[in-house]
Parts: sequence; structure tokens; C-alpha cells
Amino acid sequence: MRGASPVDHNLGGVHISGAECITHESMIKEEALNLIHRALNHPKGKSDFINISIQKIHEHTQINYIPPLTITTLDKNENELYPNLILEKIGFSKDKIQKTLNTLLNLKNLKGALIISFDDFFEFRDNIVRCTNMDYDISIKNELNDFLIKNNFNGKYLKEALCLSSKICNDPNVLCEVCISDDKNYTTGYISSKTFGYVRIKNFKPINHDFGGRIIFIKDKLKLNSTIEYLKNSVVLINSIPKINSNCWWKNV
Ligand code: PML
Ligand code: MG
Repeated sequence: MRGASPVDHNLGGVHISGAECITHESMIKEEALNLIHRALNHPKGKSDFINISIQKIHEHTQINYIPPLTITTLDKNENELYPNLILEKIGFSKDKIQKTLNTLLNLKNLKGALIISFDDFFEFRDNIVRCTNMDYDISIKNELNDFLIKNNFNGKYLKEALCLSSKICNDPNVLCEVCISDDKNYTTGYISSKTFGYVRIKNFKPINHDFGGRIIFIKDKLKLNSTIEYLKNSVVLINSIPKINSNCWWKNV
């Protein structure tokens, strides 16, 4: 589902909401109604334009089952340099850290993620990629909901963001993803990577800041097209419950 206002994204409308799911045929109507409800009730406003597309996953389609990234939660109010420290661990220079954080805080109305080549920091502005075709496998949905409730993760965004980011970081060409919400009241963001997992940072952005979005850093720009193909079209299902990392080594870095 893509929701925009006052008109279609392609006619210049502002992105309001985007979401998706992988479900059984018998659940299509129910899930479509959920998505319409989301498009009409988003903190950014009400979508005037809603596009829902439904696509069959054929029997012969290859499904990639992957584990979710491990979750760590930090709070920038405890150490304002957490974003810098995590990015440094991933391999960012001071200059790249500043550029990344500035770009992130100024992203607006993207209907997908911005891709940047890590080596030369070239932004693929025309390649805003909407990563789709991922969800949690139906076999873990109940256990996952219990896990989310038990750990206070059942707020607005974590479940979907973790799924999306687990798919993104599963591509060997992805170095990391950096994200803050474009919901002005949601200040938790994250930096995720295969190596360090899904590192949530509370108070990553100031309250009432209605800019935000996602940046994906890729290692090899020559592999851009295959990364885009994977992010858009490869069907990924998460089939295990996330682990929580309580080993807070970076608190002392
Ligand atoms: C979004 O999907 O709009 C932003 C998600 C940000 C972080 C979610 C979390 O881990 O709390
Ligand atoms: Mg969003």
C-alpha cells in the first residue's frame, strides 16, 4: 500500500504511508482493509490517494527464510555520541558520520530508501528504492506478538522496521542502514548492519522534527542494480524470534 496526499506520488503528492504484508489468500480482504485503515489514519495525515497492489507468490517462487537482526536499545540522552560511535565501529570516518547525520535529518517525503555508495558517498537520488516482499513467517506470528509485548516493543514501528531492515542487511552488498522516522512524534531511530544488528537509538532525532527516512549504504556501486532487484523483488520471510543483545560493550567505547 502507498498512501499520498493531496494526489498520487507520481503527480507530486506527499508520501503519507507505506506498508505491506505477505499473507494467505484467505486473509487478503482483511489485510487490505488494515492497510487502507493505516493510510487513512497516519500521524502524518490522511491519504487522499491510496494505491493497493496485490500480487500472488507463485509456487515456483524462491522464498528466502532468514533470521531477524539482533536488537540492541540505546538512549542518546545517555550519550549523545551513540550514533557517531556505532557508525565509527561500522567503518565511517568523522567526515562521513557528519554527512550521514545531516543527510538523514533532512530527508523528506521519500517513498523509499535513499541509496548511497559508501566508498565515494555518491547519492543515488534517482534510485529511491522501496524495499518490498518481506514479512514474518506465519508460523512465528503468535510467538512474535508475545515477544513484542513482553519486551515493550509493541509500539508503532519496531515490528515492521526490524523486518524491513533484516531483509536489507541480509544483502551482502549492504554495509548498513540508518533510519529515523518521518513521524514528528517518534524520535527513536536505528543503525543496523549485519555485524552489529539492529541498534535502536532512543531520542535519535528531536521531537517535532517531521523530516526523516532511510539511507542504505552499499559497498560496491557496480552491484547497485542487483541490490535494487533483491530489495524490491526477492521474497523474504523471517522465521525465528529476534534475540536481544544486552552486552552493551559500546557504552564504554
Ligand atoms: C519508521 O519505520 O517510520 C521508522 C522506524 C524507526 C525505529 C523503530 C524502532 O525500533 O522503534
Ligand atoms: Mg514511516
